[in-house]
Amino acid sequence: MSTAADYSEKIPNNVDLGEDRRLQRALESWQPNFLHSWEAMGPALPTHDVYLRTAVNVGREGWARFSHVPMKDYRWGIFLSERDKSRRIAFGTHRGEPAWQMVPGEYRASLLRLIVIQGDTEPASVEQQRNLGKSAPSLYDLRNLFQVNVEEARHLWAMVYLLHAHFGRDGREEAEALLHRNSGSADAPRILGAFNEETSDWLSFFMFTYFTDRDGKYQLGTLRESAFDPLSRTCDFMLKEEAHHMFVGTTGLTRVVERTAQLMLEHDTDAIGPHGGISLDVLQKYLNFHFSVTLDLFGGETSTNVANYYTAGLKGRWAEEDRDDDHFLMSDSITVDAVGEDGSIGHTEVPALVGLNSDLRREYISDCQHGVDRWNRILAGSGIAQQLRLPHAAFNRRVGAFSGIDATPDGERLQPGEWDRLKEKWLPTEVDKSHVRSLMAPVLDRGKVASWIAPPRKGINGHPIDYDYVHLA
Ligand code: BYC
Repeated sequence: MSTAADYSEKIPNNVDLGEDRRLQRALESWQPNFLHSWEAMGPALPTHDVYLRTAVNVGREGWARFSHVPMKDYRWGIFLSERDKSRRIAFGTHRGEPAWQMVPGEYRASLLRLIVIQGDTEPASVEQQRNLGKSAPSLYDLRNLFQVNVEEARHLWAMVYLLHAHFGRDGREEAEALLHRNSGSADAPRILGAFNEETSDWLSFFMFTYFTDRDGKYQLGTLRESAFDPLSRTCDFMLKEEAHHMFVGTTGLTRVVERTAQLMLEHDTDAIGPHGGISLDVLQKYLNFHFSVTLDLFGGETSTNVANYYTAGLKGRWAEEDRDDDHFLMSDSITVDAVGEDGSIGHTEVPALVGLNSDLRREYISDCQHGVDRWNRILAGSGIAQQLRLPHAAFNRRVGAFSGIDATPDGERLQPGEWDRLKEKWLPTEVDKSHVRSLMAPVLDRGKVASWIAPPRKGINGHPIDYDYVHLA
């Protein structure tokens, strides 16, 4: 296998698809359904072409090329990172054995489930972001949105390849179902909660790419450790593309904070809404919402599912091989969040294996904190005393230990009835949302940027900020 993608094929790939006619035919018959779904559920804003990055090689250097392409002609392909023939399983009961090239029968159902859940999130995010193009703050941002969208769709291809190549008829049916479910649909919603929330404005988009794409990074990081080598190699390459999505979130929110700080100083007030900005308290409410909804994506604080995945070698820990322990975890323990018998918010010690969702969530939260620190440095540097912060893990939860209770962003338990009275202080209200939406007039002239957000520091791939990143139709 070469690392370079073969673009002469109908489906670009580096998996020698042409050598397996049956698989190739199966994927070629899924392709028109995918394209139909992209037309129906992908970006709604009509464009001629967009300056996009396309993966061309999975090697260390020069893995992507940039060019203006009509989005419907984007070459969605199948790319796995290069195979390491000596790779061995790093954890669980199969530790030390060669990584699997085929799915072992006993783990088929579990692997299928993990791949379907991962695959389901990818088109979901494209659906959630479908209408954002119409209110883009600049051509630069519009291009980044579309880049994220085409790559999430490619990540769907990545999972569909695994389904078709390794799970027979079940896999083909699941691949169809991935196109059938829809974000927010009453009859066939997406599997995980956060992927049924609409991304109705660009502040939400930047929050989503900061917080929810980062869950993607961590979940993909655990699947990259998988004993099932094709899944591991697929996720490894997806993570390369994923980095840009988080860059979009981090820099997007940094630019919002910068602009907010400027307006606060200029008008000498916290209430910058009437001056065309997003106030810090509204930013905090959006942050509270997106962070808490994304914590739900980690599953319960304790989970026998995750213990079984780990023991079987299907899903590892973040940076598994850097961990200094036995990689079996049979006799280890971990402290996890819990509601005590007296109803108080606290912690409990559980066997490490069942606490692995908490382990991953902890890595994720500390990563999230970096951005918050960066935004707080901007505020402090402008002489602004207020700070942004991540809410407590008990705040606004639907999954896990805290799903049955109400808590403040500080992690204090609320009495029954208090939540309804107080939630408007902590989560975006209709008034907040409509104010944010009212700022979202599209700015689509070259080099111009909406006034609620600071301009980007630099353009894409060495181009200036006023480059013609998107040609509108
Ligand atoms: N919503 O044992 P538990 C991304 C279910 S994002 C609805 O605690 P487990 C991306 C759970 O399925 C990354 N249901 O859960 C980002 C289970 O059901 P069953 C996506 C939920 O299995 C941005 C039951 O509750 N990838 O890539 O330990 C843009 C008990 O739960 C939820 C993955 O998530 C929920 N939030 O952990 C684009 C990786 N949470 O078995 C893309 C694959 C739990 O009783 N998935 N449930 O029927 C997994 O690793 C795990 O399935 C989960 C859940 C982490 C999701």
